[in-house]
Amino acid sequence: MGALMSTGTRKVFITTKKLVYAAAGSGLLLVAIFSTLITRAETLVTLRVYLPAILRAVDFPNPISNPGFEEGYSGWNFFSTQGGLDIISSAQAHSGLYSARLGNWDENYRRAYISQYVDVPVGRPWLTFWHYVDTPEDYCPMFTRYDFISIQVNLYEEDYYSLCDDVDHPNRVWLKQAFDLSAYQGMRVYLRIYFESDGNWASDIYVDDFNFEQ
Ligand SMILES: [Ca+2]
Ligand SMILES: [Ca+2]
Repeated sequence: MGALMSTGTRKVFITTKKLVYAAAGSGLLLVAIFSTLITRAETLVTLRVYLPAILRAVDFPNPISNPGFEEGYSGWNFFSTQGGLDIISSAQAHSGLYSARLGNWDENYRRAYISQYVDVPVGRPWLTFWHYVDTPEDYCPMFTRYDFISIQVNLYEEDYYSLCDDVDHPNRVWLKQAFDLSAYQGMRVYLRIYFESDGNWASDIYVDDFNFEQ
């Protein structure tokens, strides 16, 4: 039985039928008279509504190690043009105290990445994470990359997005990102989140709370 969702009471009418007979006799003649007695009574019953068991919330394990960077660099490979040890940061965090800072507004021509091997779950192939962008780039024509994030699987770029400060890309707020990796369901892959900036107007970006979702 599933989870109890609600209870309540309701008046219902109960109808019962009962077979009765009466006998009447007169001399040698005995007549049996059969009849159906119908009674109707009002009663109060308790209603219980249950969710089907398959709809109950289930906490799936997160296949990504140290998804919120609360254990520092554990579980991740990391690289940056500043030596890599500038990535884990407490300057911003979507959860906990830490996030991974891939961009840096002090550094043009920056390259940085975090990566790890991960088993892409069957039925939950959407890679999700949260980002916090702070960039002076405010002109981002489509297909042009000044400063950008690249989502890579087995060193192949699955998707990318440019960092931009405009009405469609609000800055200095945590926003959830999602990428369809359904082609890799059930496979162990090398996942890499890569950042690159060009020669001026350096961008800052923090990422946190990686997971796979349905
Ligand atoms: Ca965190
Ligand atoms: Ca730039």
